[in-house]
Amino acid sequence: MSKTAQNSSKPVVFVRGPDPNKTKMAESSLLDKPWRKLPKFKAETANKLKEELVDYGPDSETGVTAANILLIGQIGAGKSSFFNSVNSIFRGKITSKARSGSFEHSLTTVYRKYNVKDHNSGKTLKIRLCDTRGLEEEFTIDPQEISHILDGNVPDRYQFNPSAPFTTETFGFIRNPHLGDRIHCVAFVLDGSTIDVIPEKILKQMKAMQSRMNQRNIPQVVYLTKLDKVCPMVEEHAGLMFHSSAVREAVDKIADVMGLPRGFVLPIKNYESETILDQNIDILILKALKQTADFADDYMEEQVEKMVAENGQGRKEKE
Ligand SMILES: Nc1nc2c(ncn2[C@@H]2O[C@H](COP(=O)(O)OP(=O)(O)OP(=O)(O)O)[C@@H](O)[C@H]2O)c(=O)[nH]1
Ligand SMILES: [Mg+2]
Repeated sequence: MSKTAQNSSKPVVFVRGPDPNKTKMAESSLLDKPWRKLPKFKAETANKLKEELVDYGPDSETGVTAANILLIGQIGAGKSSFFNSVNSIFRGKITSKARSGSFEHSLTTVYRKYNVKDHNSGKTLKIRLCDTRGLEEEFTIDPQEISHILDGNVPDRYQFNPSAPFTTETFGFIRNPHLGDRIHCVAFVLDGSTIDVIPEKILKQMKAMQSRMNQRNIPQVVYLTKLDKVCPMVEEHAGLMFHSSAVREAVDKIADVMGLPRGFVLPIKNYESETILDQNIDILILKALKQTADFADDYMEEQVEKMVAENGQGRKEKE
C-alpha cells in the first residue's frame, strides 16, 4: 500500500486494488480543508472529551441514572467492537470484553447492556451501550421485538432467538419499564466499506425499525465504521478522517440512504488490529459518543415535558 500523504498539502490520489469485500469506492484524495469542523487531534482534546464523558449524567429532572444507547446494524458492522473500543479507551489499554469477529451468523447472540468504567477515576460512566444481534438477510428481526427493546421490556442478557422472537410472554419481560429502562438514542452501526452493497432485505429491516423509532421520537445517529478500509490515509492516520474525500462521499451516501442529516453520520474507526491506544482513534470515538449522549438528553428532556403535560405535574420516574 502507498505511504501516507499526511504531510502533503496537495491532494494526492490513492488507487486501491480490487477487494472482494469492497465496493467501487476506489479513490480517495486528501482535501486541504476539512469537510467537517472538529476539535484538534491532540492529547488535550482526547483528555477533555474523556472528562466530559466521565462527568456526563442525564438531567436529575428525568430521574434517569444512565443514557441507554442502542447499537444496531448488519452482522459484522462493528457493534461489539464499538463497545470494546469505548471500554478500551476508559480502561487505558486494548480490551475485548464483547466477543467480536467474523462468522456466518451474528457473533453476538445475547442482548447486553454494557456499563463502562473509567479506570482513572474509578467512576462508571452514566452511559450504557446496548449491544444487539446483527441483522441478517435470512433472519428477519420481528419488528415487535425491536419495539420491546426500544420500550425497555427486554432484560439485560436476553438470549436472542431468531426462530422465537421476544414477546410479552417471554421469560424476563419487563412489564412496567421506566424512562430509565428505555432506549434514549439509537446508533445504527454501518460498515462504511460496503455501503454500496447493503442488501435490500437489510435496508428494509432498518427502515422498518426507523419508523418505530420515529413513532417514539427516538433520535438516531449512524456510526460509520471501517473507514480505514475505504481510505488508506485514514488507515495510517485516523486524524485525517475529515480530510478524506472518500470518507466524505461515504458519509453523504449513507445520510441519504438512512434519511438522516449528514451531521448525524459519525465516521469512526474501531480498534481491531491495534495493540496500543491511538489518540486519534480515541477522539473520533469519544466525539461520537458525546454527540449521542447529547441527543439522548434531548430525548429524555422531551419525554419529561410530555409527562408533565400529560399529568399536569412533574412525575419523575425512578429506575
Ligand atoms: N478494519 C476495521 N475492522 C473493523 C472495524 N470495526 C470492526 N472491525 C472488524 O469487523 C469484524 C466484526 O466486528 P464485530 O464488532 O464483531 O461486529 P458486530 O457488528 O458486533 O457483529 P455481530 O455481533 O456478528 O452482528 C471484526 O473482525 C472486527 O475486528 C473498523 O473500524 N475497521
Ligand atoms: Mg457483535
